[in-house]
Amino acid sequence: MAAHDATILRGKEDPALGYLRIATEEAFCPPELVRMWQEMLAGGGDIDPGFESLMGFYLRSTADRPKYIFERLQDLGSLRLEDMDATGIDRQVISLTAPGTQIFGDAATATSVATLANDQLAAACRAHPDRFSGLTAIAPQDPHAAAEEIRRGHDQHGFCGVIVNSHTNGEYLSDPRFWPVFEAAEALDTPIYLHPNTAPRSMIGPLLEAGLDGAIYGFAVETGMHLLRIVTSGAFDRFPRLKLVVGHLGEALPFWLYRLDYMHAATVRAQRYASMKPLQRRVSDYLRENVWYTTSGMAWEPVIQFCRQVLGADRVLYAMDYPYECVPAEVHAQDAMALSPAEMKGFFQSNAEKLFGLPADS
Ligand code: 1DF
Ligand code: MN
Repeated sequence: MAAHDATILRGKEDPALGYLRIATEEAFCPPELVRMWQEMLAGGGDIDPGFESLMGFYLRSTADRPKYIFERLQDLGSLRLEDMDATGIDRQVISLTAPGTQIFGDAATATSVATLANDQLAAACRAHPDRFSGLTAIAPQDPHAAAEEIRRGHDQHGFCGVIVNSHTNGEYLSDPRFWPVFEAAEALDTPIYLHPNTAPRSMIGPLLEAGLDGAIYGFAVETGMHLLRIVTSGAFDRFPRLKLVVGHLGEALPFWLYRLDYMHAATVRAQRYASMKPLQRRVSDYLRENVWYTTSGMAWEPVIQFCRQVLGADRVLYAMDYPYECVPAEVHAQDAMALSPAEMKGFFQSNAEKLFGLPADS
């Protein structure tokens, strides 16, 4: 975790490094939202079991790790910058932590939380334009208001993408009811980061029973399935220039590319499901052409190299997953990968600059 034992120089401070480190899945949480979550948890009632497991733990535990994380989630100033300085991070692309607005049943409440989070994040980005970039938080509960907030985040706040913390009360972006969100993002050519959440009530049972519902594995099961539902829904045929970003090296989907193509084609041919329609391209084509992948805590060279090989070197980007993961050894491990200087610069810096439209080399 933390550990400021040995400071890692940033690319800006160490030109010999040859690249800036841009971290692309970095979380924050407004204090006001922390209090709303605390009230939900204290209020009893029919609380979502994934939320109870995740935020019930983080907000009630007195152990060091949850306290460390929640202090940093709520900081958009000196604490965050000190950690970035210590771990060699030149720039964070910051987004509202899961489940963000998406735990609220009331769409107006969720929408007001998105606005509040975006205004706070925008102020921090304006205060530290060389260190912070931001993604627009939305409340998918009201898809048209969410589309409007995407436009406001892009035009007025200068945000470089959109964050969606996976399902919204058990509903997925594969449902055309949410497609005003895709339409707005495609029109602005701004990427949507599909970030994990705990699985909804309908699928969390066996994960929760075994303690596997969180970042250890359940997040990947839920978010990988969500991305796959978006692909098989035909959303990318309707919005062919839509860009999605997914963390944790694709939530295991890159490993499945061959079998997804084989089984999808076979299933469509047999007309087994009304819900599985023919697509214009192969499943793997969408995953190669419409989706980008960040490492976020998957700091393991064999799988990073595998993803570069099967998806394309320009689709794989560095992310730290601050403050949930802030491990200097992970930065060192990724600095030490067997890549050329130009490839390293792509991985840590220029792939992110290009995807998010960040100012180059700043
Ligand atoms: C955790 C991990 C929590 C990730 C997160 O947001 C999160 C965790 C609530 O370790 O509990 O974004 N993550 O992306 O791995
Ligand atoms: Mn994360």
